[in-house]
Amino acid sequence: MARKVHLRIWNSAAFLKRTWDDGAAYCDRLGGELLVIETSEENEFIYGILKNQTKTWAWLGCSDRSTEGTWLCYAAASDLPFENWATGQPNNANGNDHCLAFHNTDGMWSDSKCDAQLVHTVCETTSIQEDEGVTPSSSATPMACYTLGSDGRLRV
Ligand SMILES: [Ca+2]
Ligand SMILES: [Ca+2]
Repeated sequence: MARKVHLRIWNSAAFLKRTWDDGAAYCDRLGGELLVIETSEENEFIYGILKNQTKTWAWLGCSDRSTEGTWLCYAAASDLPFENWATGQPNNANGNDHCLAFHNTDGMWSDSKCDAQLVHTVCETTSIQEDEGVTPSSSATPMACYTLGSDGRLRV
């Protein structure tokens, strides 16, 4: 099924880093959810945007908090549709890495502590809503809009 995505990235100052739960709440306020990447083409597209941001990590919308090693996505707990783990990841470090982080440096993924404070949160919304009460106000503007077709190809 085709999926329409309006991509918004929380690109914070150091004092506004977010935990995974903070990121999920932020996306919810925008009327969306943390981004879930479904194909390698979508991963490359997101990487193309994030690599120009701060060289750090960004939250995506999957976790294995409920059952270790079983990665579920969105609030609806959908199966992980695609994975792009970095070498040696996911490693569930200290038994405590349960949330999905995207490496802006190389487009690969790690499992990370859910209470880690990340600079970026990536949200997808299906519609544009006002970003009331959320700073920075520039985050109200989607950084990209695309449709991911059932064939996994992007139409930007
Ligand atoms: Ca884990
Ligand atoms: Ca890890």
